[in-house]
Amino acid sequence: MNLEALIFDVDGTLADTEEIHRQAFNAAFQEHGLPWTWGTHEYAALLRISGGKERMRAYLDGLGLDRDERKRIGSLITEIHATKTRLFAALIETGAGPLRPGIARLIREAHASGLKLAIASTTTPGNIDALLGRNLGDGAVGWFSVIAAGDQVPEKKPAPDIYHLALRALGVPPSACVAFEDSDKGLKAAKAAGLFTVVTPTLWTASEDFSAADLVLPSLGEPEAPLDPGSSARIGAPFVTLGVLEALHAAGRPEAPPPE
Ligand code: XBP
Ligand code: MG
Repeated sequence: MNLEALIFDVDGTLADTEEIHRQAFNAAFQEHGLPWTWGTHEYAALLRISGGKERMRAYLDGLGLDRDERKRIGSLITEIHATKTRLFAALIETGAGPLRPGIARLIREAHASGLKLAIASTTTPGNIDALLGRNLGDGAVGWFSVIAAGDQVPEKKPAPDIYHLALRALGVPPSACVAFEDSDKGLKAAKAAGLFTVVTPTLWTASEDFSAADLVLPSLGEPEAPLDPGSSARIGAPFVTLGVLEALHAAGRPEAPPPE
């Protein structure tokens, strides 16, 4: 089956954004007078929970507050999260979240070749507008036929719902797509939706299990920053292009080369 669409996760895949989310959460807590500060280790653990609102609720429930205080703060979570989303976008506007290697190049190549582009993310849609707009220019959001994100589905990743929504909207079978992810919960969601999945882990997800991935790479690489020899050997090229993806997708999961 020919390749017809690329489906991108956002946080960790398009850009390494979780540190910016962490800063935005902490700034929102401060703005709302909450004595909460999420350090990097605590946030890494909280990232096991998909969705910023769900993450805050889980954190609140674990604080051992009395029922009335927990109810009071719980009623503010949507408002706190809207503040956090505003603060995240402001940080992105400063240039804090550059796209990862190869992402802009591959998106532009796919757009120029008429391949369909989609987003399938747990993140809030406003985060995506900010990230794509700042890094690819205002028209770039329009290059994506589908932006499936956030609360558009009841079950977030690792449930496949957001990928099912993206596939339905694309009108393309999973066998004609390649998904890009950074985390094990995203990989689980993409594989449950039947997608050939390329994983480019970040430091937040490096220790997770990607054995179900069709391809794991440190990044998509760039002409001026080629992939390491082992990764290049696995894809038969120094960086990922549309042609490389089409060949890998057509051949199925590449076998790892024999150990050197
Ligand atoms: C990653 C997430 C999101 C972000 C925070 O989404 O789980 O919750 O951490 O964004 P993905 P929100 O990797 O699927 O792009 O606060 O908007 O949820
Ligand atoms: Mg992600």
